[in-house]
Amino acid sequence: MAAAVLLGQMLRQFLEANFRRLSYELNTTQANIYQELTMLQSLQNDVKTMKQSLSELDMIKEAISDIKFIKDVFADTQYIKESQQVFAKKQVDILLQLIQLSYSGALMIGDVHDRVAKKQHCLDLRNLGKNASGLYTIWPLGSFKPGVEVHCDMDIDGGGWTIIQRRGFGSYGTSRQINFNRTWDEYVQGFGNASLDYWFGLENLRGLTKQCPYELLINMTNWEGENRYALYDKFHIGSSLDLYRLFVEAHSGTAEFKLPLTLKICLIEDSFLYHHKKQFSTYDKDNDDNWGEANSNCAETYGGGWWFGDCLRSNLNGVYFQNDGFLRKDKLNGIRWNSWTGMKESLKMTEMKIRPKCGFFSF
Ligand SMILES: [Ca+2]
Repeated sequence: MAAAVLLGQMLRQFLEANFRRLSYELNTTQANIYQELTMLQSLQNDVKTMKQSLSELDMIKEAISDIKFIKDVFADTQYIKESQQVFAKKQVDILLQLIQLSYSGALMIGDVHDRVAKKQHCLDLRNLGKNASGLYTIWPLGSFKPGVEVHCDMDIDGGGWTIIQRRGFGSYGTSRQINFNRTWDEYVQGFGNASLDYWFGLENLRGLTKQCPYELLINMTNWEGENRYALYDKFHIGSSLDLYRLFVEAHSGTAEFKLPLTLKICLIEDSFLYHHKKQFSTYDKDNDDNWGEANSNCAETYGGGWWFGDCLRSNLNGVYFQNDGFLRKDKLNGIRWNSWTGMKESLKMTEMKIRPKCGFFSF
């Protein structure tokens, strides 16, 4: 009995001990479970937070994308603005150009109007009723100047002659004397004083004679007061590219030799026809036919500017010599017309004058 009681007690103690241990373990396990649950909840919260963060990240990505888009749009806008500015500037430039063109056009129209109103040569003026020889202003085509002052001969053969060269009217031996030893550029543009002596200018000559057929009349006076003339029914000069080449034909007049070859035929020697098809030369531009080993500059040797060949039979732009007795008859570089006064006698006065044969107003 006692053993049974003892056994019972022992069993009871054992069970109580195990129960306590199990209870403790159970409590511990519960605590652990609770802790794990807490951690799980925390993790769930973290995941939730992360999900939210991820969602926010997507939003940020979208926002960045939007910002990039806006930036691009802004850049495009800037480009458009700049393009608009460039376009506007071009519009202003074009407008300015149009204004300038209009202004130039107005000037051209004004220029043409002036030329129509003021006429190109003395025949235009003669046809308008100007019948007194003297000074006039004309507007040759392509002139270097807005208007060119010339002497018009309104007397000979009905008038209308534009004088392109004049010698012997100046005050020689004074400061008003016109020097004809001039440069190429001066002969191209013209020089002198229209009320005294002058050269009309090669470019003015070209501007007139390229428009219609012209005739040329040369009047000459020697120191004995005798007058002669040479007339050419065809006269014009070439362009600057052709160095203002002379074209002169169909001569008549009183300043030439008539050399009898037979009883019926005479050879007429004219001093200017020799220069037909010669180019113009000056002391600073040698275009003459004297070249090769013995090359000399005829203009430098004989003075003035002229259509020298090899070298000359006339030179109305030679050096002017005053009435000094015999000496003026011994000048190779004087104002020469070989077929009348020979090789050495310088003339007293000369006039070269031209008139169009087209018979209508210029322009
Ligand atoms: Ca030469």
